[in-house]
Amino acid sequence: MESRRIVILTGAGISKESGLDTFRDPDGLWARVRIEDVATPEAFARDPDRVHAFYNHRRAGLLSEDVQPNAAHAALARLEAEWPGEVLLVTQNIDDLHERAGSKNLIHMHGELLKARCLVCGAASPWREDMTGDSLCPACGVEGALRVNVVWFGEMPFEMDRIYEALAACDLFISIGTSGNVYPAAGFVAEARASGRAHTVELNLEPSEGSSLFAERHHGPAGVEVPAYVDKILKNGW
Ligand code: BJW
Repeated sequence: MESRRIVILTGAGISKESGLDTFRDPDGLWARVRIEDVATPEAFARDPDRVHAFYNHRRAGLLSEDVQPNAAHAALARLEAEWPGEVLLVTQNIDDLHERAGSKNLIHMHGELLKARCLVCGAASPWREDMTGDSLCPACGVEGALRVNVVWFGEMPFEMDRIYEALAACDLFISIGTSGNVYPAAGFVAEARASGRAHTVELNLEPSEGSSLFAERHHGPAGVEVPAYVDKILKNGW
């Protein structure tokens, strides 16, 4: 059991108890703004100021002192530190709460709010300020070619080859705080199951879209369910 490999997928629900909004809950972001106004390449081409404003607001929120990693983020960092095999954390979240909690083997498949990407030189640079149409690229110095380094609808998520390899080889797949509405992440449970070896677990406030595909399900707040599940597998496996 010691060398068994774990892949964990997280979504916005894991950061809800840290004070960040989810997308599709009744009080979520998509109840207040339209996807097609802020989260597509076409929206950015049409009205970059609006898209910058949406992400500037969320970046300022993420950097406020009130927003800190919660018990679920901490439990996943502990799992990575204490599990004798590989733990790969794949997050759809663009916040940095997993890193702040201590997770290291981490893929941000939908990008990072605290990075800017230059449309001229391609560099992704750390970025903590508001971004405008006049901002300068820290790498090449060109003005007015920055966008937030996130993945919008219609764009390819990051590091997909590495993620699919890990899913095909894993023994345990855990999905946390995601509604299962957005592909390719919503298809990861089926990818993990395809090997015939992986145990699959959903930890979410409520059943997700693909809940019936998971062999084991625990429904409740991530701050309760994730530490409890991590304790369990560190003591007894699954
Ligand atoms: C709690 C909790 C608590 C609350 N504790 N839980 C038709 C069919 C199939 C696919 C498509 C289609 N048409 C288009 C597509 C593709 C499209 C897609 O999936 N569209 C669907 C809407 C149908 N996908 C794409 O375009 C993606 N790219 C792509 O497919 O490229 C081609 C490709 C093909 C094959 C392989 C590889 C690539 C790109 C998707 C980009 C998504 N971008 C966003 C914005 C990112 C930047 C930003 O943050 O602004 O990513 S959208 C948004 O949704 C964000 C999230 O990461 C993502 C997922 O949301 P998440 O995390 O699941 O949040 P919620 O709110 O939906 O759910 C929260 C859950 O938490 C809920 O269940 C709550 O109950 C729970 N919860 N509190 C535990 N305390």
